Amino acid sequence: MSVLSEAQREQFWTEGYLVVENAVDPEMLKALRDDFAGWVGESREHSQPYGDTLDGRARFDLEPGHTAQKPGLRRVNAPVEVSQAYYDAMASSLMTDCIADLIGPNVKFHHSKINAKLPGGQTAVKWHQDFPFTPHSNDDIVTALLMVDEVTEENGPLEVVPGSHRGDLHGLWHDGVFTGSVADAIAEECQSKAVSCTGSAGSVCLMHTRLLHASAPNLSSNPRNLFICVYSAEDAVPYSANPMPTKYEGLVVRGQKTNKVRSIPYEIELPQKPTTASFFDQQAKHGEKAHQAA
Ligand SMILES: O=C(O)CCC(=O)C(=O)O
Repeated sequence: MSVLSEAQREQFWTEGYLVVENAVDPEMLKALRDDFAGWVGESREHSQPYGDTLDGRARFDLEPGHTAQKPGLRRVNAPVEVSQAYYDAMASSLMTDCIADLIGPNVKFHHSKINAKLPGGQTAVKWHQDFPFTPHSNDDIVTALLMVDEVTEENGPLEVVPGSHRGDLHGLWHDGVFTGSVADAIAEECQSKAVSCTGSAGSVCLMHTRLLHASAPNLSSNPRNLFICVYSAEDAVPYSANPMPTKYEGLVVRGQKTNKVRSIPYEIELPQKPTTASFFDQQAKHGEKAHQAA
């Protein structure tokens, strides 16, 4: 049964994104918020990224300048492994149904993370497409960004370039360095066409894997916490290591396993897997390069 209207599906395929309200019910939303508040509390006892994930990298990433008084928890990797609420939101919510409507009937999970921007933090995301981070045999891949807090113009919303998923793939390597961000000239052009994805807590932004996107720092006194899940069609086979390995990679969340592979032609340089807790450190290299060049 479809949960999205024809008009919503058309918006997704034409513009490359779609915001849907009430993608999780109020009880689930509360559980997501409570678990996150608990993690922020724990982060006050740490001064370095901490916790273990499948490949030994930290689960909880802290922004430079993090203190007990002013916590800067900016990333929780694979939260679905340590929280029933996050697992349920990923595997069995309206958000999951929406994904099946777009790239189903057979859908599998790839990875998840929380990108948090606490008030006063500096965290920003540079322009990029997700597909060059997670190339697969086909591009029926959706990044679902669930708004655990209300997202406004002021607290660092996701910004997208509508329709850009139908354009070129943009390389994330520059002068032999994987910076996880597009070249400066492309970023400038993106910024001039950017549209913000705002919404009430519990809304989800469904984004095509090839859509150009970024986000600015949180300039408000309210947090901006996004629970991000990447899903693919079951017949899309990854060409590179998962940037955030998880024991749930490949879990079929809707439909069934077919053991088929479907391929489309394209060319892109393979990504570099992050060696630290998150891609923020990879993107920081882009700034360093620009700084060195200046
Ligand atoms: O947290 C954000 O604002 C954007 C997230 C993002 O770009 C990503 O995870 O690929």
